[in-house]
Amino acid sequence: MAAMACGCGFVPDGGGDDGDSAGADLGPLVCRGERYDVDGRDDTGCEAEDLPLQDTPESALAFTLPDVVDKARDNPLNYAGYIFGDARTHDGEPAARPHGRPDWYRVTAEGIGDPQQKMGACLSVVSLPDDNQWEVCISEAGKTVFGTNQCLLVAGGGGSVCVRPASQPDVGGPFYVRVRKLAGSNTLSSYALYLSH
Ligand SMILES: [Ca+2]
Ligand SMILES: [Ca+2]
Repeated sequence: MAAMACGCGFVPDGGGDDGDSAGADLGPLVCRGERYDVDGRDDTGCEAEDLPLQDTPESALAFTLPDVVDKARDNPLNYAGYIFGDARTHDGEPAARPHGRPDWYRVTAEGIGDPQQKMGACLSVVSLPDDNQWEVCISEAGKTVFGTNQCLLVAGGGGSVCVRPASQPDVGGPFYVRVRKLAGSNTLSSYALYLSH
């Protein structure tokens, strides 16, 4: 029976139902651009997009903290940011982004601001899963590298941590702030970045 010449090239043993005919083949999902498959489900595709792209000092999101003490005028400034990650392959580099891309900020502090406050960046991941590990760093004015004491870790579900520039004066800038996710499960929840001076 298997001797029947069919144009199909190979015949699997054990019968005719080899899957070729069984509906759509779901190939491995590849996420395009800055999209992520945060929920791990094929049927929703790469459902989340992480924009703006701010993963280098050059592409950092820029904030200016004005010389006032007034939340309504952005000193202090509260910002909700996102870092998505997934287990998929991405069409751009890097192809694997289990913890997404880092978020960079360029912060200019005008004048003295709040005389009671030093320039600082605080990261809170209280709404993120307990298995999460995050990091926040701040540079000295004008630098895009971080000294050994300029980065702190914080765990999901916990409190927040604050980092400050290593040297004084702490006005002007720009100060570079980097937020990274280092470990843990992925969700659509935001982190909170608090900037003040
Ligand atoms: Ca999905
Ligand atoms: Ca982001």
